[in-house]
Amino acid sequence: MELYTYYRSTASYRVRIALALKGLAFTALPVNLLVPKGGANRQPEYLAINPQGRVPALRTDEGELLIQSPAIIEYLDERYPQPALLAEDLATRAHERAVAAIIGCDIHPLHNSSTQNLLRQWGHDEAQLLAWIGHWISQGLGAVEQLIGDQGYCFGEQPGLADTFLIPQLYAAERFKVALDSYPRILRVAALAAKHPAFIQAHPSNQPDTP
Ligand SMILES: N[C@@H](CCC(=O)N[C@@H](CS)C(=O)NCC(=O)O)C(=O)O
Repeated sequence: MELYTYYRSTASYRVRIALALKGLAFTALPVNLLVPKGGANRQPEYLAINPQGRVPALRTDEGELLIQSPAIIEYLDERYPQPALLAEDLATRAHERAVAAIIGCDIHPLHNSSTQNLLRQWGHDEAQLLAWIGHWISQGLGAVEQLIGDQGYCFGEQPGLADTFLIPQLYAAERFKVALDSYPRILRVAALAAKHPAFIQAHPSNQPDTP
């Protein structure tokens, strides 16, 4: 498999965690999102891979190109079922998907690079951007803190779908200087993931394009 990825893209990081949890080997194909130095994601070569111009994209062993981290992770979980990323219990599965959706739909799109660039174009300064980002991350993580369990990872002793979304979002929170001290459950999950080989392997500091 080949993964179009950028080291500090949280959406790419989610897929890297899922691949690592399942022990799946892949070749990383870095796409530099940095404008003006990079912006390789907006070049015709990459738009032919993902018309949305975003990472990640996964080329499967069968040559199929997949985009959107939730769809890619779901594909991986269906194609390579063990270890499962979703619990057996239907209600727990829905809770895991809810946490993933809070992060993937209601937090991350509000601070991804193209959103930030548009806010800059519209005249907002860096302090306003940080306040905007901090607002949405804090609001979303506050809800996640209420939804996840009291021990282990988000929903049990083994990491799963919700953790593949939460840990990258915490990396972004740190990057944008959002305080996490009022989220003891989230901090417990973060401490566990920090020692887990799959999360370490997927971390932005351990990628081929890490500066
Ligand atoms: N919903 C998409 C989000 C993908 C996304 O926004 N990726 C960001 C990096 S984390 C990106 O490529 N940004 C570049 C841009 O928007 O131009 C997913 O989960 O895959």
